[in-house]
Amino acid sequence: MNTINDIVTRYQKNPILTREDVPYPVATVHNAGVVKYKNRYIMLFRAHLKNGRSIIGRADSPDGFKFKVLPKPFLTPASYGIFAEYEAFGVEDLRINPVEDSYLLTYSAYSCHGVRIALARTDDFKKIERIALITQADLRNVVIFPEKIKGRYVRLDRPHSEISPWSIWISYSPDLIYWGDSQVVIKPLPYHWDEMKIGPGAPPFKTEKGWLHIYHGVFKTMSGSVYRLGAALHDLADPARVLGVSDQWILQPEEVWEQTGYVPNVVFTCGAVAEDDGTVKIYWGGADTVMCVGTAKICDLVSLCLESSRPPM
Ligand code: BMA
Repeated sequence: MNTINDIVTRYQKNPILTREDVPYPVATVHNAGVVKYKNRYIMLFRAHLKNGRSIIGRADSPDGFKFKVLPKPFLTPASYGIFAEYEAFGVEDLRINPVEDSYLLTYSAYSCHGVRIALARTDDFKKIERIALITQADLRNVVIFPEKIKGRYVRLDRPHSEISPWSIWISYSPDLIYWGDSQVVIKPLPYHWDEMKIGPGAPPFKTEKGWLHIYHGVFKTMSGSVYRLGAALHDLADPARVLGVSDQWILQPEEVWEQTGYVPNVVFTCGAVAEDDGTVKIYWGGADTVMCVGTAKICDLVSLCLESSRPPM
């Protein structure tokens, strides 16, 4: 369902991946990180097992639309060491962050101690090296900028807070392991589509005008929360400076498979692929149940951020 005013054009054959496409038993397929690697697209999707805990599967595609799932899961909870303790309840919402010549994987690690973010690295999408647990409890949605800025790695994340609505923060690191110099950069706006909470979505990518970041925002209604997607633009040299945040959402649940499923009324992104032709493929989980894709013009998203911005805070 697309209308003339839509900023994101949904792919006509959505959903592009469902549990029926997975050659091992899963209940859902959603919230996938996606990247272009050696002329194909690699999708690392979250799937609920039938015990309610999540693992990460892999699907490949020649065109970014038609994906085939590999026979075995890509990442399951670690079986020994410190990662085993903190991943015991499952691994979720993985982002693929292309940084320098490698791919940094950031994912939620759930355990009886809460949720925190684990960092792993892969160069070939076969061998995975777990590096470190890079947040304490109650901090999720870590995305890492593709290059070091002023000699440091930079990330966006989302701490939980009872005092302030959950907001997007920035932090820096010399080595990817120790992070600091944190500050809040974008907050939910009262009585706005993202007033309840916001969080980083896809890893930011470079445009001429700034780093473009697609995030999620949540609004509470009488029949539950609605998850939508928005866009923000960060200064290239100093990403803590937010140049603009689109006042309007760029995508909301409209299709049946976005409005009904494991969690109704959810579009949630963990990945977007910027193409050389000036478009971006945005991938999102629909209702925590299926994977979908749509395309937008990067210049349209940038204009929304710059020309009809709401205050970042
Ligand atoms: C968030 C996360 C996401 C999920 C969303 C909607 O808190 O758990 O993985 O897609 O809720 O259920």
